[in-house]
Amino acid sequence: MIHLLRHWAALTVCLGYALNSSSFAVAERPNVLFVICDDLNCDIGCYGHPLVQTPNIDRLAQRGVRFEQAHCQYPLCGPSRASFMTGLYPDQTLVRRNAIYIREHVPNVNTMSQHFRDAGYFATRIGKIYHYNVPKHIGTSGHDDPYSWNYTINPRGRDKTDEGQIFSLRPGTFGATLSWLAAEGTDEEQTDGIAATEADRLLSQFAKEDIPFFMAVGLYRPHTPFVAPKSYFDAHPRGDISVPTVPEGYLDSLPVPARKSVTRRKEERNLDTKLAKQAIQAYYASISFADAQIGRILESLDRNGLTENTIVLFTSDHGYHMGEHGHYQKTTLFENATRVPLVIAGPGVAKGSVAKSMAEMVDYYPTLADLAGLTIPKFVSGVSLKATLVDPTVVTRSSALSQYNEGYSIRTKRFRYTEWGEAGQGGRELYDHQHDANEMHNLAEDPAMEQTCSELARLLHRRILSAQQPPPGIQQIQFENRRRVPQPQPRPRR
Ligand SMILES: [Ca+2]
Repeated sequence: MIHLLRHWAALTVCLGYALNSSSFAVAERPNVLFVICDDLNCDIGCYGHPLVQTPNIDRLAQRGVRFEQAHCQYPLCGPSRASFMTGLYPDQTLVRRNAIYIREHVPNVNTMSQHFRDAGYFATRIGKIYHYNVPKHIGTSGHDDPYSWNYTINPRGRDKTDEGQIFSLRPGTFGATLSWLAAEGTDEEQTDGIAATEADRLLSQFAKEDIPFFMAVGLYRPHTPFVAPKSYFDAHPRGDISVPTVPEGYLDSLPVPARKSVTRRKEERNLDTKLAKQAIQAYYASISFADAQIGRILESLDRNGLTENTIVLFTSDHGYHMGEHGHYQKTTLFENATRVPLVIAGPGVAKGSVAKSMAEMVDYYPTLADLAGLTIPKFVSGVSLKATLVDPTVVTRSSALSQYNEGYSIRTKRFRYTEWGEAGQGGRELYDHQHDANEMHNLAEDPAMEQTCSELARLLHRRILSAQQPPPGIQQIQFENRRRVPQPQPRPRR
């Protein structure tokens, strides 16, 4: 790596004025540290969770801006990651499933890190940024986009070699079902521990050689298998954990596609309370373990004198259910699956504030570009949140759009409104967060809510139309979805 950095620096010098002038320009610009957890919801201390211990994310929130209402565009790894790395909606990237390379659909897109790379930054990926099959692909590049990076690291820890010890609801499989292990050994031996060690090593190098960087660290936890050293399990005793329940007949109150989204994992339905508590404890332990690795990376920024000139963005790729609506994991259009943690800190960002504005993950690309003084490419659909980061009372966004299969959902400050199928023919949902934060009472067919529904439907249709516009200058390649997941049809202009 030392070699590689020297080579990069030498190359920059050799290429003469063009690159030199760009390197000179970036010397004044802030670095970027982009940290993303996999399958992490807002069960985090600074988001008000009473049990989960996340001192490092909490500290980051104290020196930056935290978004209470940030939402993914698609509650599944691959589509979400393709979306935020391009600043495009899933109907623009055409990536609506896992296990695909983004350039199969949008071959000439300029991704977020590629944009920084083009501006003279050294772009690094450690771990999972684009889709990866977890834990199967740990230690490989997964469905990475090589154009996005100067240098990549694929950590692989003892969680891979210890797989035989992992308990699983479906023995022999770990990533697609609930599975967990209170591991022997140290943090540093785990895949995410190695990622933090590697991040530290690179940050020291960047500091020493004064190299402007865009570093993306994609941690694997708390994605299943929930593997973390034992001490993190001990810190979250099962006796303190309560398991969400749903009232009798609840599922019948949901439109069919919504009901399917929370009932399709047979082995996770009506989970025995003892097992459910173990699973939740393991999820919390994995979050706390990931937080500790984030702490090690943030300490490295401090130790290397980089904190002052580095923008830090911390987030997850989508939310996660841990028993809410009777469901575990992701892929629903409920708040649990669409809402993500988002904390941004660094030069020019207000300290210790909570944003009044909502945010979407498509906003990360333009926001980081804007904060670093880079242009925002014309094709990018997200908006810069810079004004909100400078003054957290500024509302940049007042709604957030998410989609899953043939459903679309809009979150406003007060309501969530969801339509399944063309114009809601597959069913509609309306939840009033003022009285129903858990989204348990569908008011869509309540005559008293008719006007609210039609206003939200108009907003939703407007947002969908805009999120389906072909991005200027970006080639889109359509092909059949091999998994035969129902696809949304482009809507006629209204
Ligand atoms: Ca994920």
